[in-house]
Amino acid sequence: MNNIDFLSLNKLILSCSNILLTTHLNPDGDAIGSILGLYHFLKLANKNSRIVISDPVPQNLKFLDGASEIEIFDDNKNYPWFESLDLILILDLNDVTRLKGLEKFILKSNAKKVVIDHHIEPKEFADFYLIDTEASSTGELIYKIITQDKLHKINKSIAENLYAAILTDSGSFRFPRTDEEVHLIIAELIRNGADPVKIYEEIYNKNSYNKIKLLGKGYSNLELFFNNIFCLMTLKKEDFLTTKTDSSDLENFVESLMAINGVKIGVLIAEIPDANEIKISLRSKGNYSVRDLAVKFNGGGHLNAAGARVINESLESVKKGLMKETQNLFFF
Ligand SMILES: [Mn+2]
Repeated sequence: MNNIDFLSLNKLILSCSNILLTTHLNPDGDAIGSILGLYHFLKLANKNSRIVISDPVPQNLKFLDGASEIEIFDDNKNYPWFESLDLILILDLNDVTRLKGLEKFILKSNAKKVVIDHHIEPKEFADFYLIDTEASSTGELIYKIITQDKLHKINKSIAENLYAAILTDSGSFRFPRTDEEVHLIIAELIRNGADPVKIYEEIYNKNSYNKIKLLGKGYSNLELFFNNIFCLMTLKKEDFLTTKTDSSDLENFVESLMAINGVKIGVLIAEIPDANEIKISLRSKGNYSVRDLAVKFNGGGHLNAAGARVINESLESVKKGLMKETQNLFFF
């Protein structure tokens, strides 16, 4: 694996002209914020750059400056300009399958491919890797790439986007990797125009009434297992139907389980409407590796935050499997 440092990557970026930015399926705040932060830097540097991703921008991130310029990949469309790319920057993912439909286009492109990420166990597919698994977020890495270069200063658009990236991926500055350096970066972003009150309000306080009703259904179904360390929230198709919600409304549900006294592992299993799919979302505290649990269901993620999707299986059988794997991994 070919590693690249912040300064070399900054130089590589400034030496290229046609740049594609992309990130993972179901993009989160770090994916969108870091990609837009970098995009505004490329604009400052007069680069010809475009953002193409595989899934839509979540509603609560659409306020971010540049979000409306993000293109959603469409398999039926032609992308002739892909041919002229000289650099592809792949953010917040290290496994090419997380690019979904974009995967084959990116793999066959002659452009240099660089992965910028903070997840563990990267898979080899790119030319260069800038990976720091100790970083709070990809947004933090983008900040360090941009600030290598004294010519292009962080402007308000960059600051706001990187602030959103770090805010969301650090769980509002409370996850373990929120260190002194993260706060120093945040201070710089605020100094350069990021508005903490506005950004928090836009991202977290715009829940729909229906979403909160769905959360209520989830709360009324909560169960505790394994000496009350493990909390399970279950949502059925009918819960979505009666509240007129969909899987995009599940954002932050599983996180809320971690606020329960004594709970070390929080799990959400949801029967996705209009799909034969069960979504599993996992969170934990300390050394309970929910990533190991997600892998048992062909998913992945971090030590304390992971997920998986199971196709063509009933909610009951997924729940049973989950209990068995949890028992084997943590409570044997
Ligand atoms: Mn991230």
